[in-house]
Amino acid sequence: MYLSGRRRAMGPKSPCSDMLGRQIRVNVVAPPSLSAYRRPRLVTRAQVDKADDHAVAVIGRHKPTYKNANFPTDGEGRTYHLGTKEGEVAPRILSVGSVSRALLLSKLLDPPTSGRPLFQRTSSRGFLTITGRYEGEPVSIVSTHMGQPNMDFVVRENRAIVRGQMAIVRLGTCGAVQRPAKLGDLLIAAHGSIAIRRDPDYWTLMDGRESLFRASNGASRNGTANGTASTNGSGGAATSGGFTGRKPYMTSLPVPANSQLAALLAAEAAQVVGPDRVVEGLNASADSFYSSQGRTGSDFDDRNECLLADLVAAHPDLVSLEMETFQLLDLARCTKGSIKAIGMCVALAERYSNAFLEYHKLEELEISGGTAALRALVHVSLDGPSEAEAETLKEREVQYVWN
Ligand code: R1P
Ligand code: URA
Repeated sequence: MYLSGRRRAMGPKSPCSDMLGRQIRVNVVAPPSLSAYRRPRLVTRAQVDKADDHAVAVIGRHKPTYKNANFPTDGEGRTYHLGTKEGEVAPRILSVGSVSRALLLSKLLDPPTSGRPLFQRTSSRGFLTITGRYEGEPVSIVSTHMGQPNMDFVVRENRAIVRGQMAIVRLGTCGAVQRPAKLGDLLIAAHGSIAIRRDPDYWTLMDGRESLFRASNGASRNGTANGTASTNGSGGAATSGGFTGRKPYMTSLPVPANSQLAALLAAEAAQVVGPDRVVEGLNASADSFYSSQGRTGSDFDDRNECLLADLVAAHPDLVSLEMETFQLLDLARCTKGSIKAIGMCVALAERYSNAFLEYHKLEELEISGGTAALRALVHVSLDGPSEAEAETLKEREVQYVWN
């Protein structure tokens, strides 16, 4: 993460200690010509902090002391994974997958009037939070990374440090499942989201029973490592759970999006990119990019060849396939109205044609989507903190980074 090249790869000759006297171990990642030096080195905390590039993984680091195993926060009230505290995150949040998207979209925020740079904090887990104002309204942009567990951190830890009602819009990338959704379109989960999960028990229970099933049905297995014909995907015996009583992939019922936010976002997106580039429908969040999104290959026995066709048959309004929106909408629903949420994604892959967006086009689409998302966020109505909460905040003298 921090060190590279001959100068740093050689490092100090003997183990060193950090300021608290603890040893810090780093793995040096040297270029091939320096492979002789590719051994773990011990350097000081000061050296690590001064280093300006990203070639070495730091294994030992300072960690604050956390209290409360149920919901850990440090002495300053910072959350365990996102590392932010009250006053650093606005009630209106734009959640994006990557750090680079968060940085790109932070350029859309109002220039800070205080003369100070925009508030930015990267947690030890790599979550980046940027807070400022958009059209005068406080907003935060949070890089959420990938998958439903990361969205869980983002929603729960931000909910814990923000008072009053919140709005969260996810701007991601996704696969377009069927027409009219096409490459580069903005796909809005206005009909909510379902979840798709691979069920490992299917494979566990299938072990040994498949051959028994085939023998008793006179069927033969004739395919690739992924299986074909009656053994594959969610077709045939797999769909009906013929060997095991289970299916390889489970799909949930839909969870709704916030209708006010959905309407605002659709209107803003249509204004930014034109109505023919905006598609509203149902989203599906999968627990992986590959098997649970119906991507096939011969290295794994995934039984997913029919997954996309089955999904579309069961949900004719399905437009997008990604990995986080379901968790956002599910948690928002479970706050009983304290979070309004919606997801929108740039269609990066056409699953029906197998086309993938040329990457150089993505940035412009992220800016368009980000503009629409920020506009929707600042226009949605939110209830402020209750009187009792407002009183407590005053007493605790919370400092807001956007003031
Ligand atoms: C997979 O490549 C990632 O891209 C999509 C998926 O949901 C997953 O996180 O969204 P982001 O571009 O927001 O990360
Ligand atoms: N992100 C996903 O999760 N799936 C895709 O197909 C493209 C982006």
